[in-house]
Amino acid sequence: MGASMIFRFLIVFLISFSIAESQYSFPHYSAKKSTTSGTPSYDNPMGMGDRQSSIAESDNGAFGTGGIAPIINGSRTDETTWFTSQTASGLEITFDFGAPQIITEITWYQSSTAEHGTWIIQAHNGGTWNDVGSSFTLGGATTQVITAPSSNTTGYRYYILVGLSGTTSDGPYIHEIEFKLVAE
Ligand SMILES: [Ca+2]
Repeated sequence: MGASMIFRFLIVFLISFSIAESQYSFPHYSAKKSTTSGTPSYDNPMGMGDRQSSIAESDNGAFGTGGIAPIINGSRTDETTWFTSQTASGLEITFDFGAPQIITEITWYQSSTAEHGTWIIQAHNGGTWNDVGSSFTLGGATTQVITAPSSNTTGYRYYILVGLSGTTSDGPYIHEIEFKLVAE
């Protein structure tokens, strides 16, 4: 192969390469850019860690003097929050994420295997409250993976743990709550 042949191959290669670039680079880039809603994950914003400045949480008397804030402070070993022992029915633990999130799983950390009665996850965007999955026993393990919302595909700004029956236990420290979620 002579030098001119190699030169011609090189020219053809460079022209082909620039055509391919002009045809495919921009659409490829656009496709990546348009994929804004990903997969629910604990690693997404507000899933875990110290979320006291991003999630507004409240409860209607479920907890003792430690209050609810430490359950979203990022520590799975802190000993500042516990339920008071009372009827679970009517208790509400509310999380305001500021914008709709699709939650598909919750992990609850506490210091013993005590149970707190039967609860359900409900959610809303300022209107009708919706059940997100079936009811479940809260507690029963030091690390409880709550899969009740596993088939949820709807984004809600407000999620509420709602007590249905049974009693809460003042035995364990409630260490932390984490959410497998993605912004809608
Ligand atoms: Ca904590």
